[in-house]
Amino acid sequence: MLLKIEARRLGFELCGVAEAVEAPHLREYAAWLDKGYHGEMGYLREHLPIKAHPRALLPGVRSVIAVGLNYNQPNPPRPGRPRIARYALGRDYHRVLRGKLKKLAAWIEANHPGSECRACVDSAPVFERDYARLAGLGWFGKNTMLINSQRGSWFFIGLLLTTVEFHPDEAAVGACGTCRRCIDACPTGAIVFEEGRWQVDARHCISYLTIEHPGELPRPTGEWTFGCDVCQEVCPFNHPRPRAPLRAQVTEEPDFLAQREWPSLVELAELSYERWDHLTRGSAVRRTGIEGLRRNAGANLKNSDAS
Ligand code: B12
Repeated sequence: MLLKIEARRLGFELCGVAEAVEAPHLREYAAWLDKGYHGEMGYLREHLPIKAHPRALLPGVRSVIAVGLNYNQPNPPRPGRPRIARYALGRDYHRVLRGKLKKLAAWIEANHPGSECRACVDSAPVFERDYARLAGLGWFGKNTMLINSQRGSWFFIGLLLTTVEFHPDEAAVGACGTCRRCIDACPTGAIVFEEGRWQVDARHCISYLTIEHPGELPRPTGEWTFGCDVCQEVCPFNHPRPRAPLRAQVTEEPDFLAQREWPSLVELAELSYERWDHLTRGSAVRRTGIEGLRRNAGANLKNSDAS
């Protein structure tokens, strides 16, 4: 399909199409919110009604194109330095994905005059993983990550809603089997089995605590300064096998490889506004704000003293 060739040309390793159907797991999402698992991410509740159908974002939408972009790269811990999750090491992924999705949208609109598209990356009120699953990109692992059997889970998801009707792909099928490495490795026990499915209680997830949680940290966050990768690092689907050599491949996206040199934890814990502003410009790390970054670095220092 020409669409997939164009997506690949733009750098997306994965591309599939889902029909623009009702959100398949709205009820499960509402149940997760009702338990308060979203913590202080109040916007997730506000998004609930809009998430019911992608037509709330694009009237007349007929297809949802899902793309995946690999962000994996080695990320060994360095003593005294901040530990930043792989997804935030390079240039802010929102910008990178949105830029590419806009090019894909321009290609579609040129080939289908009068059509409309809307790009969604992370912050739009749409279930990215659910539509990506329907489009064949991957299936839900116990850590709730979307896992692609050939490539693992180190990929971002982007959606392009479009009024053009493209031929849909088959939904992805797969399962973790009896493996429970992510559950056992999660430092805070954030992955829980309730109502017959695995869920992340964000209030315990180090990723949530270091990125989204305002104010004091209610529990230790270990060595993690921004985000957390433990449940993906231990996942067997993220380790190459002879029959699955694409797993854990390093990203080909130069913007993700362009890492910045972060100051020591001691310096980060007392960062000035000017330095923070310069350091985090164009980086996803900016999301936690200067207070959050100082707080997280201070907590890392305390945690390393304690160990
Ligand atoms: C809120 C959010 C978070 C929260 C909550 C995480 C969570 N697990 O829900 C926090 C801050 C903790 C977080 C952390 C991370 N996030 Co985040 N996050 C999101 C966001 C904005 C919404 C996700 C959401 O709605 N969660 C609510 C819960 C209820 O959803 P869920 O667990 O996915 O549950 C669904 C399934 O269980 C399914 N379901 C229910 N029942 C059933 C039954 C069957 C049979 C099936 C098949 C499915 C199914 O329906 C539910 C609702 O969609 C999305 C972007 C987006 N707009 O979708 C990114 C997103 C999920 N995050 C992403 C990433 C990369 C991360 C981190 C790896 C970052 C990091 N290194 O720190 C971690 C991973 C932690 C983890 N194990 O989830 C990527 C995931 C890519 C992928 N391959 O899966 C996304 C898609 C962003 C993107 N554009 O790429 N995230």
